[in-house]
Amino acid sequence: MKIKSISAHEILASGGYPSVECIVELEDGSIGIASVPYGASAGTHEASVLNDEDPNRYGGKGMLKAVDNIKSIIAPELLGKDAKDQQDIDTLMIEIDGTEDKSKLGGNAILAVSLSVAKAEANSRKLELFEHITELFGTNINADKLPNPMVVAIEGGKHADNTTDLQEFCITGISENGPTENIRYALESYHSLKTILKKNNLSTNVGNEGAFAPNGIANNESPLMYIMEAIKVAGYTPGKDLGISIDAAASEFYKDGNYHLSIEDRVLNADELSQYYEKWLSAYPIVTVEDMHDEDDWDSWAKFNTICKNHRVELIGDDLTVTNVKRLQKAIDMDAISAILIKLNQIGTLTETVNTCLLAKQHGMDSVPSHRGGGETNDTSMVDLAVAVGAKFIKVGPTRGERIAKYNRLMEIERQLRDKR
Ligand code: 2PG
Ligand code: MG
Repeated sequence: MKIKSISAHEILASGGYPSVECIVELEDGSIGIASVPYGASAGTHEASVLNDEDPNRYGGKGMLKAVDNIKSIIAPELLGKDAKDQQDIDTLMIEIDGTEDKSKLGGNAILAVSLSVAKAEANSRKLELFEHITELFGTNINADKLPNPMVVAIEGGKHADNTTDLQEFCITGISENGPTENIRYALESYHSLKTILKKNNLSTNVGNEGAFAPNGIANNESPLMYIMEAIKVAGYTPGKDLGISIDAAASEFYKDGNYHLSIEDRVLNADELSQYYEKWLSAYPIVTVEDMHDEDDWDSWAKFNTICKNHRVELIGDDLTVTNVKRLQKAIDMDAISAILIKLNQIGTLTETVNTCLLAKQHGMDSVPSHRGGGETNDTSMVDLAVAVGAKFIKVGPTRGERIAKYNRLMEIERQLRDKR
């Protein structure tokens, strides 16, 4: 169905700063609305987030330029194009932009249009977004194994002050009982974690994503102990019902060739850091680890991937690979990772995102679609993407409306697929 109009405006994202929302209308009146997130600990190699840099509005973080690029540059080129030609539309926007990192139009502008086109066409065809993505790219939905949640339970790093150096400690659903039940198990454990932190005289204030950010926590290993206890207190078995995932976001504490663990007052080189982590891999039911070394410290990644394989732990690339096929290909060539985090806004179009997931799949790697820590919106496209590419996990949560929207969408999809049987 042909595109009739494209409009855009600023909305607010979770951090209280603007983001972009786009509305695409097709000739049959079908509408697609999408908004895009951005990160707090964004990788250096991500697609650009075009901000206004006008100090008089939102401290320079307005997005009116991106909005204007949609209305005055992208829209005139796309009007009359058929929304079923998602790949062509995404390619055209990449060409109009002409830069490697989408800095001319803004990755935020391009992605908002890309997703709105997909949603409008899905609506026109009376398909769910995940069904439309599946048809567009020839992927398969595995209705028996929908993605399970990686629920951020303790956060530090750039997401919260005065707490762990590592950015995220997640409670990860690994039971065979489907996402709705796994979300429940993980959130019940998150609630018991609150009691445990209090018992240990730690604050239960929360960080960017609603995970606990215990002020003055003793060291970077403590969250693992508290989460283990929380899982048990909630009545579940660590390693059977629920596991643990870590995202170190190590680029944030890498400086001058070393890793600075400030709460422990230690400076480690890459090998020492790997040894530091390795103790945890055997002591706790860790399922996945992510960004354990700096985003350009490729050799350390490759060495640590061997260690992870020995412990049957998946090593996920996030800032390393930034949902980019070129960086993923390098990671494959170097055997640097065994799974990849997927964030639509790291690359900036639906087509490139799915292509990255497809390349990962060809090499036996899981794709893990993820929320963003800085400015997340209520858009739930990442969940449909996760279902469409057969992801094993999605990383999102634990609380706050923009995170809960993703759980609710995942549970809705699980119900829909169950009812169809
Ligand atoms: C991450 C994310 C999401 P940010 O590093 O995986 O939790 O954080 O969006 O700040 O990059
Ligand atoms: Mg990360």
